[in-house]
Amino acid sequence: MRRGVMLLFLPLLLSFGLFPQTSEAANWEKERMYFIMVDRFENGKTSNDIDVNKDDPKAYHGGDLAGVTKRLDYIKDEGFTSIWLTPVFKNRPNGYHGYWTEDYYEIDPHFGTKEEFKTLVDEAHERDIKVVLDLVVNHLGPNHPLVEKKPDWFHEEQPIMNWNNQVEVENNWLFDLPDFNTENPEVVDYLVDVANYWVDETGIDGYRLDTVRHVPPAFWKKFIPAVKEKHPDLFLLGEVFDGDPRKIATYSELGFDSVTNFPFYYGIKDQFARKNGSAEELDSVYNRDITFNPKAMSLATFIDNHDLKRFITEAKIGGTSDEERQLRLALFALYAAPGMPVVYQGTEVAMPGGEDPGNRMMMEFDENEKMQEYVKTLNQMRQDYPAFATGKQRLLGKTDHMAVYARESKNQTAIYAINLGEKKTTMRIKASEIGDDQRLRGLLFSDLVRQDGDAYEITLDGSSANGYILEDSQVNWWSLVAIGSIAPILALILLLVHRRRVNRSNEKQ
Ligand SMILES: [Ca+2]
Ligand SMILES: [Ca+2]
Repeated sequence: MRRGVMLLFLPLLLSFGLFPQTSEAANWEKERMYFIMVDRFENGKTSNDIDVNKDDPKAYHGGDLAGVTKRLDYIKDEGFTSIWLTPVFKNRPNGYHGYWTEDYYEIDPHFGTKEEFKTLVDEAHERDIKVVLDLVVNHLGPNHPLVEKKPDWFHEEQPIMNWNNQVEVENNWLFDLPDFNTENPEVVDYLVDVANYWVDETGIDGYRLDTVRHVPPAFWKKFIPAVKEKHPDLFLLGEVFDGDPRKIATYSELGFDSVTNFPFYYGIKDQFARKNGSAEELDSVYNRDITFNPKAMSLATFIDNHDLKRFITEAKIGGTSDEERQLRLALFALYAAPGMPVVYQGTEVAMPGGEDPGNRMMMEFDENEKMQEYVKTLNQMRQDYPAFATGKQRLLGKTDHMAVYARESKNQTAIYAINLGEKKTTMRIKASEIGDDQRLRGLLFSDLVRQDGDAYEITLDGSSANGYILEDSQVNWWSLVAIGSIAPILALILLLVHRRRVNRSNEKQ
């Protein structure tokens, strides 16, 4: 009987899209990542608050691994599928950010213990959240004693003076940080062991590799295969702090699963953190990625992070009339465009902040319900309609300030429209672009666009955006018929089940 019920309802459930679409292989562009600066997120335990001074922006503020674990439900509820944590290894003094490694094999006591880290990973996995850990292989923390003990493990101490000289960028010291001589095979083996150790020990799902462009490509050509040999599914995200998409593409080729898309960041900031951004410029941002990088879809996209001014502050500098509205618009672009969206803690509550340390203030939870709901909706949009994650992007039309794109995957076409201008705008998309007898169903706010002659007419208020799913307009009638049939079918089934139970209990008696 139960099987019969399922079979009866199956076409109905499928037509309503109640089953998640899992036809495409699992891959990282489907992830929606939340970036956490451990010391500045949540203080889960005060017993590890060593040298905490909240009045000093360069001191420890008390955040820890127990705090992250405590907030996993919040992260899940917002709709994220993975987290990236700033480094948690034992640091040199004042390394609250985690990037000044002292000991790769110990957890920093401010952040907790190995056990607490394992608990975090286990608890995250229970909620289907993947954990990506920040790892620095370019340098150690300042004044590290290893420099004297093993001088051939480090490049000669000289600061980077000419940032356009790649040899200097790779081999000189970043500020006063001891720079690993990765030409030495012992160093390569050491760093590969570190990477494998934490995966074996805790079951983390990947690494976000810091300062990738400061390490010679020859190192990555050894490191990536060596780590993947033991952990083929491990996700490796390289941070390449560079605005040139051609440069980003050269690192994609080295074998990273994903690379940070700084060109996308600069493009979005330039067009969204001001009034009346240009659709032409926005389109050229997308085009450059696709032209130069065959792996453009896998790049990690973002609108701010701990090394950049927060978006709200950029929008203020850009002279916009409503910074939060611009933030929502930029977040929409982040989720609708190709790439793996990464959201920095606090962006979902519209935290302001200038350059470091202004962009690293303690996380303020529950400060902006409207923004949190908006981010949740965007995460849901990508979850429910995978074409936004995996579909090929195609421009359907643009005016001065408004652009409309299709994201086309094998089984689904999603469409999105962004109006960067302050005026309400209507655009007509030719039916020849997306086919006749279709309809566009609005996802962020209800808007049903039907064919009008030889086009579909999309209207957006000033500084607003919407995502749509393309549907056969015929489906609607069948759905209505189906909805009308649910009640009598359900009643019939319940009646049959009831009768069967009555019969069975009669038989037993
Ligand atoms: Ca603490
Ligand atoms: Ca280096």
